[in-house]
Amino acid sequence: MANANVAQNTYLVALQQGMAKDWEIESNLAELAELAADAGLHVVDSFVQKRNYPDPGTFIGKGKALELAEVVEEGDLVIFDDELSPAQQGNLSDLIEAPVIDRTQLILDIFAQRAQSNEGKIQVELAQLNYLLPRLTGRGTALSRLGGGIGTRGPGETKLETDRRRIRRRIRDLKADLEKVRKSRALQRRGRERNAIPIVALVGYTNAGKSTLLNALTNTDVYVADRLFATLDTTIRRWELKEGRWVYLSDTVGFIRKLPHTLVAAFQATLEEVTYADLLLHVIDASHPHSDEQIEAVHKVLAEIGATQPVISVYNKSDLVPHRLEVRSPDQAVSARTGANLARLTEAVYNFFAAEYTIRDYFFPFPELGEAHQLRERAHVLAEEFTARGVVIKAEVDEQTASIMSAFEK
Ligand SMILES: Nc1nc2c(ncn2[C@@H]2O[C@H](COP(=O)(O)OP(=O)(O)OP(=O)(O)O)[C@@H](O)[C@H]2O)c(=O)[nH]1
Ligand SMILES: [Mg+2]
Repeated sequence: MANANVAQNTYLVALQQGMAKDWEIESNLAELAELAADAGLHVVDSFVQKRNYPDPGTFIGKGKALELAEVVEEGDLVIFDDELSPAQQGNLSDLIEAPVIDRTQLILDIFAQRAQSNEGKIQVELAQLNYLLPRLTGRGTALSRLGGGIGTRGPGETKLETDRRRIRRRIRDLKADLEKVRKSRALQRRGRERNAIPIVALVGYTNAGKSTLLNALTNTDVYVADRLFATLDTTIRRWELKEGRWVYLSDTVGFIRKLPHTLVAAFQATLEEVTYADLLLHVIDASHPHSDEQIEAVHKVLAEIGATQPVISVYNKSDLVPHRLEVRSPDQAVSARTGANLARLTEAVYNFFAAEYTIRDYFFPFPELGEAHQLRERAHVLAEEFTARGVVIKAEVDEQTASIMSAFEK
């Protein structure tokens, strides 16, 4: 990998405001530590300050910042769990005399490391530039201080130093590129709509097991890893619910608490796939100690992107917590790894769409056998019988197929 840095010593900082509970802060920090480790950093220690509201100049109190300055050495990195204003970021790095970044920038950086596809790269760069733009104004020092390593990946140093006008132009170009991506996606989508095959989208917190589930259900082999944000792109596969009855199943980028707005905005082309699905499968890591907060975070992002479709909750990794799930989960408890209960999940999805199907009887005279073939492609055939004059087929069809085939109905 390009990132051959020696793991940089890193300190994490969180502000415990108002009603925030201890465990909440702890779980946020644990997740931040995981993100940092995923980015190749070495977390040394973390600091929490209780305050009713953030200091407008330094986010944490100035005294606490000076305390940090005592501990942090040159070349170390400090990461705040909340988004800092450009001024706060500048003041803090001046006070602490080390680069200071926030959760948003760390997540952007991880996305930059992971982005593989052209579309992913465009979206990440767009998010990074939108994040950087306000931070370039007036406060050049805060950025030049960052030096190499984390927080400077992506647009690259030379680009950071160029004026805002060039960045704005780049943003415009990237948006134009993305518009092309969206248009071609819309075209593909229209193709799928013409076939009237329903689309089911996997959504969920990062690392919940969405890609593993896609692989298990559709017998494919997309990338799976025990790391945050293993998937950044949308993959779509055919999933056979029952003989002759297909849906499309799509896998996409996972969500996280405090998902940066710049990312949500930039990843619109990718996330849009979710909003066009007919049904969402919300994959939950049932073994995670904070699965409830993760569920909440997913609901928030779904609301933010305007996804309002019906949802089936899928409690995954049941192999790790078999007993807890029996008690807690009235929904689907499955294991993408062992395959437990996947048949039941498949049936639930089938039943969801079954209401749209009707059973009809058709007759195709021999000269029209081509049409019979088309019906077999589009529908679940229940019975088929050849007669002296042609073929009789009983099939379960969706509305569109019913209307296309109406001429052959008995
Ligand atoms: N024990 C167990 N582990 C699982 C199960 N499903 C997935 N995993 C593991 O959980 C980790 C994350 O799985 P992924 O499928 O990459 O998760 P994802 O939701 O696609 O994650 P992102 O793409 O990062 O959002 C991997 O190490 C998987 O092997 C399961 O049912 N049981
Ligand atoms: Mg994935």
